[in-house]
Amino acid sequence: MREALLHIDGRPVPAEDHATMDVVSPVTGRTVARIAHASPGDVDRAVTAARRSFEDRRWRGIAPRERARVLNRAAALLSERVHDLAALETEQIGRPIREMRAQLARLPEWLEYFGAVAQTDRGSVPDVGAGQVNLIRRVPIGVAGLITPWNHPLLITMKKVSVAVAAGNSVVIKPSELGPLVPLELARLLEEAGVPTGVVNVVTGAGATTGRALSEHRGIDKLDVTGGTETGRVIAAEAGRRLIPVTAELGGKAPVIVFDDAPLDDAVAGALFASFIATGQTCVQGSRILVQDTAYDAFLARLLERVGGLRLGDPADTATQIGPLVSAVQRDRVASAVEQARAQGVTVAAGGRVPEDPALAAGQYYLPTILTEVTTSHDIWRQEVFGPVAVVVPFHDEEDAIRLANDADFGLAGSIWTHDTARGLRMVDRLDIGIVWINDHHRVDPASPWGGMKDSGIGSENAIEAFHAYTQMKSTVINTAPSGADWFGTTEPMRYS
Ligand code: TXE
Repeated sequence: MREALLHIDGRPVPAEDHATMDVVSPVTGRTVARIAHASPGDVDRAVTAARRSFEDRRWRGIAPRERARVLNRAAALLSERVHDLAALETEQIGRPIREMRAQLARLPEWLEYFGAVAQTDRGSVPDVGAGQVNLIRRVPIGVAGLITPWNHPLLITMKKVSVAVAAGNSVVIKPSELGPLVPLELARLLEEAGVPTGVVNVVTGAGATTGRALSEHRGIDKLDVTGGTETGRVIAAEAGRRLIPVTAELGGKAPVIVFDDAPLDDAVAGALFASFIATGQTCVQGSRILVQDTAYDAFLARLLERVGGLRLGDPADTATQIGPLVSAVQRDRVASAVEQARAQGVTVAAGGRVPEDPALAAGQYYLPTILTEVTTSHDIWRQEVFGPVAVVVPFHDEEDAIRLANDADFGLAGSIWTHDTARGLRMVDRLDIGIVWINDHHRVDPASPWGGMKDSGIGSENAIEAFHAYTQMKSTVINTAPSGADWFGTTEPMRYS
């Protein structure tokens, strides 16, 4: 069994009261790691270390080109270790190794991209008229508290750390208690590449204790969270009280809109990818598959056939397509959402139960589930299930598809499947959604903004916008007039500007 300590000021340290938490495998039910459970005192030590590193300018004070070199070294180290880190993610959270390898292989790109942004981002000099020059520069914000979830432990931590650190900030990371080991590895790897100690600190522990202590700490200058919408509200309220900026990437209920001109097999493959990757545990999961009525029967028949063929199994096996849910709690949430839908008269067209295979009995497995005969008054239409459950609902025309797609509290992501690009773009225009894919789903890139509308959060990850959100502006106005004005030395009218 692995043991993990906190990472503060470049050193592994136990929690001050030696409290620990267990990380339990969702495959076997056995404890796979014991982690330190940080107290408010430990969080304070981590924030103090981060603050010290920010104040003495050991990282923000060096040229962006040098920061980029360090981040590129970290990217190279990460590429070398992808295999081991992917296996570690799979062991803790149960996501198939095939997915974790593909996902982690791309993560060096975030370090490279934000290193490049740090070198190329420029201030500006707005024209404020003769006699004055106005220089606007961007400077780092300070110490950021990064609170991350379990569904993509390294991807989401990387999205936040890469940009925060490239911009010259120091950070304290609170990874999810269900998958904390790889984010801890990332902190060590960044230091190995040359990020000075104290810049990246990690406090592991529960949300209600460690996470709360971090979000309430007065030494934090920015909060950045990915998690459930209720968690996001609590953290954003805390940021509001303290008047510090917050970025929040929260829940979703993504529509997958399939028009009858989309090739059937492509649309079905796309819907499967949207709904069941990560066993449906993603914020952009395609949980509402909307299909044009003229294609509905053929689409549903083909979808059910493909769902029946998905391979559940040991996530460490490269042939496994669907792993377990992350925990017993998460499986119970999924099962009770499906039971409630069933009780409300919804048809369970596939899945809707735990698999019978005795080889899977010890794990938190749940069959990929398709629900039909769903209306907008059913709870399942609205609630985020965060598991392998999708509803399939017919629509008539563009107007009807827009009405259904926008009928949600969330507005994170969605996809449109059509060969008519003009129609796709017309639809994008009217969707209250932050990320829309046409003939694709789930695609993420460090250069492409990632953030939602409505209850899906505030602000955006990735891209130059995220870099700017990790900086604050400093405006310097220089008087270039040959002689100074003397406001009180005259009664002549003067211009005050
Ligand atoms: O997430 P939490 P949970 C959704 C999904 C899921 C539900 C609950 O619907 O079913 O959230 O999952 C930390 N102060 N998403 O309970 O609790 C917590 O320790 C500070 C969507 O696992 O929101 C973890 O590090 N921190 C999501 C992080 O917040 C707190 C991904 C997220 O955990 C805290 C995960 C507090 N009061 C779940 N309470 C997405 N958008 O992708 C918790 N935390």
